Amino acid sequence: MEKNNSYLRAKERYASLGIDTDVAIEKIKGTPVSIHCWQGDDVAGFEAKGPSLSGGGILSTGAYPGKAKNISQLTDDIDKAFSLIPGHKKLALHAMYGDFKGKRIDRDQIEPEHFDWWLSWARERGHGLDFNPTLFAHPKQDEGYSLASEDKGIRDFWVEHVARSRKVGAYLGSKLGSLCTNNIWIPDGEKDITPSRAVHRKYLIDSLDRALEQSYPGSDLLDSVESKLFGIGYEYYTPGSNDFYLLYAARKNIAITLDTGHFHPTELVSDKISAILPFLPAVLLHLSRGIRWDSDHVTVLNQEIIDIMAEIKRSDAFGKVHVGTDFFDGSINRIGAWALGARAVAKAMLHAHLEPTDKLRAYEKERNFFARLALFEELKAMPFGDVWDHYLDGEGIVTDRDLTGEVMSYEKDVLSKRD
Ligand code: RNT
Ligand code: ZN
Repeated sequence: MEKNNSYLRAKERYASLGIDTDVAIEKIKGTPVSIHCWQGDDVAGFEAKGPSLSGGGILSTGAYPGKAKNISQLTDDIDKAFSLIPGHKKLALHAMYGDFKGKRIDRDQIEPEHFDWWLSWARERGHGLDFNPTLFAHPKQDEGYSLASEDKGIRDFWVEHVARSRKVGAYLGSKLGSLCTNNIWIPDGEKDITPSRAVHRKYLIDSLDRALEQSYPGSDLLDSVESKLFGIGYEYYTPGSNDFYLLYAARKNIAITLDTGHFHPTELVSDKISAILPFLPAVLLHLSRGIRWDSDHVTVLNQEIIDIMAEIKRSDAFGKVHVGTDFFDGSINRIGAWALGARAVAKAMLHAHLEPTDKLRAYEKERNFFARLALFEELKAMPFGDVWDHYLDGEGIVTDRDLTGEVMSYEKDVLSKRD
C-alpha cells in the first residue's frame, strides 16, 4: 500500500511536467534488450578445444567460483539472470556457444542445427536471439589477423565462418519470426608500428564483401560491423576502426555496432547516435563500462548510459537502435553481474522516457537557457526510483533492495554445488 502511495505521488510529480509515467512504462516494455551470453562463463564457449587456442585479443579476469561449464548450466544461469531483468529480452549468442555435443566442429563447419538447442530455448520462453561469429581464440587468429590477414588461406577460413554465421543468424531469425542481428567483430591488429595499415584494410574490405555476398530477408537478418580503437596486444593499429566501418557500413547499407568501451576515453557514444542514424539503416549498441581501457566492467547507471538512452528517445529511434550489453566480469557473482548490468540499461531507458523533452525544447526555443538547465537539474532529484520499483512490481521482478538476496540464494542453492 505504502509502495503504491509513493508511486502515485511520483506519478503526480511527473505529470506536472507533462510526463505520463504509465505511458513511459509501456514504452520500455516494448523495447527489446539484447543480453550477451558470454558473461556467464568468462567468454569461454563450448568448443572441444584443440591445444593451441589463444585468447586472441579478449581477456576476462577473475576466478569467482560457480562458473557455467556446459550448455545446460549456462542456460540455467541465463534463466535465473533473465528472471531478474524486466522487459522483452533477446540473447546474443557467439558462434563458439553452439551445441557441439563434444565434437570438434571447427569454425568453418558450423551449421544452423548446432544452434537448435538455443532456438527451442528461446521459442519456449518467447525470447529473441542475436548472433556473433567468433573470430578470436583460435589458432588461425594467432598471427594477429583473421579477415584482414595477408594469407589467403586464413582469410578464406574466416570468410567461410562469417558466411556460415550469417546463415545461422538468418535461420534463427526466420524460425523465431523475429530479427536476428549478426555482429562482426575482429580482434585483428598490430602491437607496434607497422607500414601495412592500408594493406590489411584492403584485405578486410575484400573479405567482408565476400562474407556478405549471400543475401537474406531483412526481416530475418541484420548484419553489423563492430569498430574498435585497439585491443590487448594490438595497441598500435586495428584495421576495423570506426572511420573504416562507418564508411563500409554506409556503402553496404548495413549497421554499425558502437561499443561504449571502444573509443578514446573522452569520445562519447551518446554524441554519435544522431550523427550516424541519418546515414545507416540501424545502429547496434554494446553497452559496457570501460575503466581506463576497454575493461568490460559491468554496466551501471552512469551518465553516459543515461545520455545514450536520452539521445535515442529524443530521436524517437528505439526502432532503429538495437540496444545490447557487452561486459564480462569473472571476479563477482556472474548472474548478479548480468542482472545488475541489464537492469542498469532498463533503468536508463525508463529514465529517458521520463524526460520532458518537449518542455526542455520549449525553454530552448524561448532562449531561456537558465530554465533549461534548471529543469535538467530538477530531473535529477525526481522520484525516479518509485517509478522503477512500480515497473518491477508490475512485472513480478524483485526490486533493487531484494536483488542481492535473490542472487545469493541462487549462489547457495546452485552455484556452490558445482565443482
Ligand atoms: C571485443 C568486442 C566484442 C566482444 C564479444 C565477445 O572488444 O567488444 O563485442 O566483447 O564479441
Ligand atoms: Zn562489444
